[in-house]
Amino acid sequence: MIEVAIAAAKAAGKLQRAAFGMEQVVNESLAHDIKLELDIKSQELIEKHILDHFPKHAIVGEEGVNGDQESDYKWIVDPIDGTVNFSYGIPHYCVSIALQYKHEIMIGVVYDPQRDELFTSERGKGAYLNNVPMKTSNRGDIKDCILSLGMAKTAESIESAFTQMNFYAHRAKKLRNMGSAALDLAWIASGRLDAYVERGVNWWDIAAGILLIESAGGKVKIAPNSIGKGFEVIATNGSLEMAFV
Ligand code: LIP
Repeated sequence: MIEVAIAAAKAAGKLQRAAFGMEQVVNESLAHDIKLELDIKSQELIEKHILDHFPKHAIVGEEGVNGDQESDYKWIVDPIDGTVNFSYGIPHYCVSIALQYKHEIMIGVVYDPQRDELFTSERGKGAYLNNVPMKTSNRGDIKDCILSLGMAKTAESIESAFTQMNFYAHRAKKLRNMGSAALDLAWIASGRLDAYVERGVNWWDIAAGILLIESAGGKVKIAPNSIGKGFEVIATNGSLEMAFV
């Protein structure tokens, strides 16, 4: 199953790399979000890869559902995480694919087509960057840490992000706002970042990244978003303690 997830992610990544920097068909342009035709094309390609091998499985993606929704095997797909970055020619976006069996994430794959970086994990079998074992950093003192704070798409989530930024900017080494939750989580798992905080993300933004972090020694706290739809997430390297302020 992980080979199918990797092949699907790389196929969608190849399509996106070829389209990167080109004029895109914009299906929807919202206050703080953009929906591209390429999001849909990429998800269709991923669905074909998965359902050709597992026709009885379910697909739950940002661009819709497919397959047998009664199946215990659910593939959680974000075809382009960081679509706004992509559409502005900012080379920081990825493909995120997770396999959930009943309620447990068994496989996590995040592929960054621009850097050709493949982050993978199978539950209980560690986490890898381009097939090399990866581990979270062991920075436990916030003054040595780089935190990524997401802003999501609503006025409430943006206000919440500013509250977190105002608090943590004075305490952390540095803050970042990168625009891709899945890459933020993968970068914590690989030790580049130390924590990520956001209110208002969707399950497909974070499912694969959660397993990468847990398999690499980190911790993820998820709860229903207290100020709107989706989830609120605090992900750390496992040494740093953090909370919403
Ligand atoms: C994005 C997330 C990011 C969040 C954006 C958006 P998308 O996902 O990765 O963390 O701040 O609002 O939700 O829409 O590019 O798949």
